[in-house]
Amino acid sequence: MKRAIITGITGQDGSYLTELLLAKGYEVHGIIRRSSTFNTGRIEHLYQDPHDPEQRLVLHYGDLTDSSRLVTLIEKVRPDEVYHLAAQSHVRVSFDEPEFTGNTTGLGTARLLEAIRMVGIDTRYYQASSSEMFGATPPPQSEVTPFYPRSPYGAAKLYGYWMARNYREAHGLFAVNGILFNHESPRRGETFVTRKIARAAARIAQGKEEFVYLGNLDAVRDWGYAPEYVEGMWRMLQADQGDDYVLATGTATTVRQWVQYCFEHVGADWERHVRFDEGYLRPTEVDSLIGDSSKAEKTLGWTAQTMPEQLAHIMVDAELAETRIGEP
Ligand code: NAP
Ligand code: F7E
Repeated sequence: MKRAIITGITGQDGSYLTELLLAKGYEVHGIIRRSSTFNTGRIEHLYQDPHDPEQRLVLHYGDLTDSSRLVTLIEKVRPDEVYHLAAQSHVRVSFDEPEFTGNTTGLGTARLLEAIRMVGIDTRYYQASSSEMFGATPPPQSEVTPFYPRSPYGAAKLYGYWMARNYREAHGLFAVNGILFNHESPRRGETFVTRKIARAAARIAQGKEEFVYLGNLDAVRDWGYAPEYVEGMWRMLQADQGDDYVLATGTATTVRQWVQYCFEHVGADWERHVRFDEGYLRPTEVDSLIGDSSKAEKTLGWTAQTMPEQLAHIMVDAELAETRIGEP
């Protein structure tokens, strides 16, 4: 039975990846950070009793800022595959907390890679790299596009990207960079723009809210469906050698178009309900991200199936169902 470690198992991608690996027969070890409130909502449906002899999902406390704990966990689990997904992943927040973002998203990667090297196991490593690393470089962006990050988050991810490459070249580690463009789902954090808008459209349609406050409506993003992207992560680690791959839909959608998709789906006029709040603007914006994932298609047989408009409908429908459950 293959054993995997997932950092960031409680996040959007971590939860879908856990489902995928359990379905493939893996034993999955997830690292969660201690919190005074429950942070395991996205994986609650996957919980397995530790007393069950058949248990294949095991959770361990750990934090990216705690190197000795990472060494202990790698030594204890001795995984065949490591999926490093944990990060302070919010771009806007990274401008407020650049040092924390550097420490977790950037240095956290170095700590984990070093833990693998120190323990000396033969494992395959997935680095959650991001299209934010391209930043100001115009689209289409692929594996050979120059990087120009525009946020502390983007800069921290770029450090992680180069560290993964360096461990591949310097220490022979099977290390992969998945350069993933935005991917969304009903499990997306509520402060990312797609979920925020899908949720607002549903709540406005149900008369629970009247307005949603947004920043830049002109930004262009390449929004795909998260469950398809975690399948791509797994495929990257099954390849013959460690390499870097872009995953994207190749389509361009503005925030404004996303608003239209969501509001039209519930039959509401978005212009009556969307208001501007400059607090949601970023000191430096990434204007346009549109990915070219032809390498992943050719090498891994991976292509995105769900396009942005359909994705918006999936997310709004999930919000409508969720808010209905909450009704008296
Ligand atoms: P997410 O929902 O924000 O999840 C982040 C995960 O990291 C959570 O499990 C979080 O734990 C954990 N975490 C944060 N700080 C930690 C720390 N100090 N120690 C241990 N764990 C910590 O992110 P996601 O959307 O699933 O994305 C997964 C990864 O892919 C991230 O690295 C992200 O930067 C990257 N990425 C995402 C996208 C995208 O569009 N979604 C695109 C490209 C790259 P809590 O639950 O306790 O907060
Ligand atoms: O913003 C604009 C905002 O926060 C998208 C992360 O997963 O993907 C994500 O980063 C766009 C930006 O995602 C609001 O200015 C307008 O142009 O949903 P977002 P992001 O910054 O693209 C990349 C690939 C990652 O790696 C990251 O981890 O939407 N926008 N109004 C807004 N954004 C937010 N959050 N809230 C607004 O009110």
